[in-house]
Amino acid sequence: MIRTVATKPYLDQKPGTSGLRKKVPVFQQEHYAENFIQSIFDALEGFEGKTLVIGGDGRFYNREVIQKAIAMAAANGFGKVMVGQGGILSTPAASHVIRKYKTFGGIILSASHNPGGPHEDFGIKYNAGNGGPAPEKLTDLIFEKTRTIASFKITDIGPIDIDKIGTVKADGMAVEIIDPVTDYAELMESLFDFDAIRANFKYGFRMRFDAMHAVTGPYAKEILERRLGAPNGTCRNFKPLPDFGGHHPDPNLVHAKHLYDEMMGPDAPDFGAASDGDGDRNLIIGKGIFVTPSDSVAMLAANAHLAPGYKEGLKGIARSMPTSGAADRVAEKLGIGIYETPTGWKFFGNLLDADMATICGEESAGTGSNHVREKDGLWAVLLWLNILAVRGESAKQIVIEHWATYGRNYYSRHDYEEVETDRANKLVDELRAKLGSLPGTSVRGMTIASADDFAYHDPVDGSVSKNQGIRVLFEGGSRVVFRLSGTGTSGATLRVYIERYEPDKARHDLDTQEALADLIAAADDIAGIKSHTGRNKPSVIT
Ligand code: VG1
Ligand code: CO
Repeated sequence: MIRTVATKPYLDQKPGTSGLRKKVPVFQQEHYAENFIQSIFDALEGFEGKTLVIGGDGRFYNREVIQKAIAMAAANGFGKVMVGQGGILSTPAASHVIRKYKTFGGIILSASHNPGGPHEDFGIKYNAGNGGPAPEKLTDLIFEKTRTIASFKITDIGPIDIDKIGTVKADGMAVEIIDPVTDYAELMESLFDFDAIRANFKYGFRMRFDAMHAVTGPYAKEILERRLGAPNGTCRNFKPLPDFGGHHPDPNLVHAKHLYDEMMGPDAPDFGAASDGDGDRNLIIGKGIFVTPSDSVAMLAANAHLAPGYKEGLKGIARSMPTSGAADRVAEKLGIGIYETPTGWKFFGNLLDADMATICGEESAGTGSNHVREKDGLWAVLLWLNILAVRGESAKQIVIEHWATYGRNYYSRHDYEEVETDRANKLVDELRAKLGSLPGTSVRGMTIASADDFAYHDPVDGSVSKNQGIRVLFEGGSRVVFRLSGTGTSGATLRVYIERYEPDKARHDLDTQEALADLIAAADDIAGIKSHTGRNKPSVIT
């Protein structure tokens, strides 16, 4: 029976870089999740009788919200929902299921790389029929709906058994519980040379994949160990846990330090990788060398033709503005387009749909291609494995050779987490106010060539997104970028992105922080980071 339940708006349901993210207790407030889900439906048109995909990264509160979403989809008139077994679907797998079965869209429950548990983070986002995150005009409309919502619709179907594969009826709507891995694994098999990778493992190539107790565990087990024959034990922490074992499922050098240490140690395997909470990020570490995500996207683009799915070459490369310019040099050499978008995967969707870009990347460990409309952690790992198998070289050799050919973009990101919101805003406001006066001035002996607040003009639909990050560019091509995170759930996180290009091969083995020391100091001179935040050093350096 369909019920219409009266509710009151919550005024803080503004989607950020990737959906709505809040602490679990915020989501547990009466009707909080229902309000947001109903607002998504209220912002959409024409879904009557159509199919909705529902899945999540398995974090705390996932199962409860999945039941709510099913009951609300039925009440709102969807004809069918497809739900990952156990409520599980990695973000890229959900994107693929939406596309493969031509569904209307999907709801993904995840706070991605943020920690999980009763006092940690939860999140909800909507992906459209192209499989990609809702574009800004839709998230703006959803936000508008949340501010005026007066009621939501739900059916009393009782809990659905989401652990059993198969289809059941719920108040006239079909609920199909699907295996979360199969479709995705088949897609990977269609893109990569599994025979070459399998042979490589057979002849002794060794890797470590750390699923960080998050969603990629079952995917990695199936693909790496079962289908590709990597030895048992290749995958670590592969059982998804609601609190990620108490860890932070962010595959960076801080939260996956154990993997880094192992890869730098004497008994390192050939290749190390990890993924985040919802499976869309990747960490790549070769034996004895960490590959920065900005470099990784450039190297993957330069070698993608070695994988069957990309043998015809690439149409173009897209990267987020704070991502280093390493990919630009590859695009230039290949004679293909390069696009610079704001942070967040939703901005790549139009370029991919229009076939203007084939590979996309973000400095935040996100890489992907036109195979789905999300970044894809395991995809990046498999493309690396494919390239390593075909070239028969180590990751380190490939990296060094790439730098020798294209030059090296020294790159680092400094995050100041949980800064008081007022202080962070003040820093940004003051910086914005002085942008006009910076060009021509000199800091630490470096002359500022230009300074602006990045605005993106989407070449496909003409939409404009302003205030997407403050860029200070120096003569010679070095730069620092400042922006506030849109995924955090407490206080503000200031991200400072630092980049310097080094063409000279003899200077490619410097320590990154040392190579960037002048720029790091200049960033503080320009923005007053220490005085505004009251911090001496960043919380996280990647
Ligand atoms: C961060 C990253 C951004 C990424 C986003 C979602 O956003 O910087 O590149 O797309 O997280 O990633 P922000 O606004 O905090 O800088 V995920 O893996 O959390 O979906
Ligand atoms: Co993620």
